[in-house]
Amino acid sequence: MKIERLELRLLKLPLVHFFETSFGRVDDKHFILVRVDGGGATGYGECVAEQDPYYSAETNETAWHIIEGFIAPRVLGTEFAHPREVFPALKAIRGHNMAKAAVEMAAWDLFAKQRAEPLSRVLGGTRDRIASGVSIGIQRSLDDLAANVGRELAAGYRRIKIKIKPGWDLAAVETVRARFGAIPLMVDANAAYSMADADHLAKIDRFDLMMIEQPLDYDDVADHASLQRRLKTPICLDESIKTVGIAREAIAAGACRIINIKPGRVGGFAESIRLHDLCASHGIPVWHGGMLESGIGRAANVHLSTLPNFSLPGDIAASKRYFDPDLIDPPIEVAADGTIAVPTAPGIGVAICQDRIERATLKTLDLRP
Ligand code: OSB
Ligand code: MG
Repeated sequence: MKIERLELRLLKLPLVHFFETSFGRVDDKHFILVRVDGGGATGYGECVAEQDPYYSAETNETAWHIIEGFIAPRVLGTEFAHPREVFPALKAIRGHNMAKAAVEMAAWDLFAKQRAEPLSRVLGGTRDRIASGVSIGIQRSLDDLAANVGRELAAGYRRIKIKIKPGWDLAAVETVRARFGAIPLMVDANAAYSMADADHLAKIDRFDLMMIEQPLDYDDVADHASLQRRLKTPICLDESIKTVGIAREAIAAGACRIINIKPGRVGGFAESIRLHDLCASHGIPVWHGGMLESGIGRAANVHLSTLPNFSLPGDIAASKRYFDPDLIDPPIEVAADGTIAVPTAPGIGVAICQDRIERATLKTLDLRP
């Protein structure tokens, strides 16, 4: 497989509803779309960097800079026998996993399309439907939160995650438990607490949650291990798991009992598979995270979620919760039983609407060997 052309686009798509986490609110999604062409086929990769360095250190600007100046020159015109060779070929570049992942995932899509196989098969997936959960942002009021949870349960979602932060935590969970009972429920703090809040966080144990995601700092492992010793509720790490090596340390330290996999955070599909396998070998279940992706990145996530240790519903929900219209047609849909069908056409297996991409484009860059 040879990448003969690499195109970068910066896109802006309005979100159907604002999305608020402990680190802020977004109304529009700004992201880089990578397109690679080779051997008469085309692959796509969606970069999950955001405008601000609040979830991770990367931003759209840093990803653009790193892809243009350092990643593209290493992949353009290079003969790869398999897309798993792409991440190692970028070893000289420290960090910047989201930039690397966007190109690497485009290479996997290109490879699968050249072989006319669905991406799930090339990745080693084993299922034809995946279980879907939702991530509900911080709301204006507890009534708004309850209305949101009610709507998503009625839509069939198999797990509800609510975002928490200091001042929007115990009462939010209490409201949901009081209104909806023993539903599959979890919380995500996006690193909003410190060990000084350990007594407060321990009060969450009485709500019998599936897990608490990333309560402490984004680059912390040791304090999560201390906190896990004080909590009955399983800790799931998201932000902290930036590499497979850190995951190994976190598991050894007892810092988490569950891990959220986002390919963008760890450098792409090959590293995600290594992380998935590492977790499986330690009895750590994983689920697929989300970064408010368009249908292009969302479809890629659906394919990765077909691997066997993705045993918990992830943050991959229907397109219509985010974009109307999405960049793909038909959009990603969730059936009444809370599952998503894995596309069976080659590669990511979704039909891309080029006119919608053109309309959302803020800038473009065309790169050749
Ligand atoms: O922490 O999982 C997170 C969105 C942006 C940044 C971080 C996170 C999220 C989500 C959204 O929770 C999940 C989704 O795509 O619905
Ligand atoms: Mg998270």
